[in-house]
Amino acid sequence: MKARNPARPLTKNPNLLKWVAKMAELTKPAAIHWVDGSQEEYDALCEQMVDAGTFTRLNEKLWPGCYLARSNPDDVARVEDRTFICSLSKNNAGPTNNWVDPFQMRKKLKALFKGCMAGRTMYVLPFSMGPVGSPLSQLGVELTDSPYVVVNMRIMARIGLPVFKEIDKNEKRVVPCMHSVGAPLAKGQSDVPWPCNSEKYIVHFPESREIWSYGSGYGGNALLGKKCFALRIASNMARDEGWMAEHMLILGVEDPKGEKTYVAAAFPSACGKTNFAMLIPPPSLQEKGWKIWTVGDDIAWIKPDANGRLHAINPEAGFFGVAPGTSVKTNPNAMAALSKNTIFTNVGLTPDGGVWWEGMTDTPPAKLIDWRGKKWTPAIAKETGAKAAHPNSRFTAPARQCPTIDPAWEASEGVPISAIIFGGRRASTVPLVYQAFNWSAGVYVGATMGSEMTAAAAGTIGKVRRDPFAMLPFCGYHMGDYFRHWISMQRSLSETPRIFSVNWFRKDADGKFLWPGFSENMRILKWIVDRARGRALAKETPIGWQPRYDEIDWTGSDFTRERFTELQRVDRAAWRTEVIGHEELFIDLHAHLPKEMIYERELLICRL
Ligand code: TSX
Ligand code: MN
Repeated sequence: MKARNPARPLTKNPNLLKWVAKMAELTKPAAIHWVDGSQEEYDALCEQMVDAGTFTRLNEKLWPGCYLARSNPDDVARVEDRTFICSLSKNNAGPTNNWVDPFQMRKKLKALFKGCMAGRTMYVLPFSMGPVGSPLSQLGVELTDSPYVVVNMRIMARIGLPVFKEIDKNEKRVVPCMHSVGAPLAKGQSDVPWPCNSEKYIVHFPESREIWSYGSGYGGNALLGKKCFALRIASNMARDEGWMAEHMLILGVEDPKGEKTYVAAAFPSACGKTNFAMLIPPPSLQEKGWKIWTVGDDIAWIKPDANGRLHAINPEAGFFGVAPGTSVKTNPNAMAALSKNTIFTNVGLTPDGGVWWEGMTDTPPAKLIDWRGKKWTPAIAKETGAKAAHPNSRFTAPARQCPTIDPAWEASEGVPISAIIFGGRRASTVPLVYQAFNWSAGVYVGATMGSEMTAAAAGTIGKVRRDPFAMLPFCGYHMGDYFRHWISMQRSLSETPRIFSVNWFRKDADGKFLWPGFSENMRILKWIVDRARGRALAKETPIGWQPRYDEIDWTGSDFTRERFTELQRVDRAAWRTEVIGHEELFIDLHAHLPKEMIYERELLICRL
């Protein structure tokens, strides 16, 4: 069979053809490659990156179809201080986003992108966020000079021919996404394994629905369908069109009758969102017939159906998960998902051609090559503090490989959402679980959620960092207007999901975790879905409804009534201080804050 000529356009859409030509004129690539999304194309690009030193092929017996990439040590994470929302009015970006005048920014970007792809191939990468053809899905085209982006996007989104077909037959708007690593090659200049630029710009134009990303090849900076599109741009679309783009996992809880209840949950980073999305119930509850099904681990697009019930899709097709801490003990489903056809970035390489990261096994390998490409041993680690894997190292794994992937995870109408959970990492004050009194009280819970700093480097230990709805870095418009959108969603619903707060991280006076977490969280999740279905009781407290000890299924557990009481205690003095913390956030947003937030705060103070 003769190989396809990748330079031949795969669309007849005149707007798309014109835009690609215009962008090629600006960026001056050596070649244009229209991405068809086939396995052959994927294999060829991986092969090409192995030859270039970007990829290392892993041991085919131990890690079939897997590769390791090592990034430039200065290109290892999202760059929030280089992320911009360029709305026409600064007021629309709000105080929690970086804003630059869009006309200024366009001028800057034009200069940056001028000739920036010289000596490289420009890939025309069409993608669908959500199943191709779903009414809840959105289309984009990313022009990128990074083959790493193309192969990662093939795992994280639906790409290639079916998407071009959708673009050609559809009058649906397509979000144009420009991406360059910002490292043009002069004639004869040899490339480096991970090209990037120290000057980085991650830019969103919410009104014209465009994304421009320059200088980074890593994760959320470069895989533009994820944080840039599915959260920052989509949050703007969602507000305008009456739906919700959320930083949430989606899971299904199957009860002993075989009925499924779907739940969406928002947690700030480092709270174990992926672990929760792939939860395995304790054996005692499994035996009774309880099972968890995974729909998504990071993003949910949620929309009222014709009957006024919220339905959610996972706009992604893969997991871009943090590797360190992921193990057979903490998340066997994730370990199964990443066991084949996975791209690892910035983890350790073992002598047998495998990967390792901190927390993967109790005993580290005797030696390996660390994420910087240097020799690493446990002794060196002890002496210098060097990590085998970067703390933000990642696996890019197909969602379909997760053993608990829900049969309905690609349903074009999405799954019905019965409960929403907000969580945080709080050593004190916030109990293990409570249910908000109603929708607006629940919106208040989401708006005031936060996590305590655990790393001394990131700030003061013990200081609560507010991260409303876990959306602080991802809301593409004014956070106060976003709260208002949440409040207003109630009016388009015939039935609101019940809203809950959880905190797996409360500590006792000795600084020990009060709650074992992980599988044991199933007991709390069971109460949550039983509440949502009207099957469980609760008692009223100043902050919301809480389960009594006897309302939790403790089969197979020796967790005591006394510890549960300590975990669930609502300390009125601590909560009065907590409310002052809420006010600190609200003051920043005051001009756009919906009055419901003020009223809810007043009611809470009254009850305390
Ligand atoms: O993911 C976590 N979850 C959710 C699981 C479904 N983690 C890891 C967080 C970092 C990403 C947790 N850590 C959880 C949790 O529920 N709970 C804790 C805190 C904890 C850590 C260790 C123990 C107990 C609690 N170990 C022992 O008790 C032995
Ligand atoms: Mn995330």
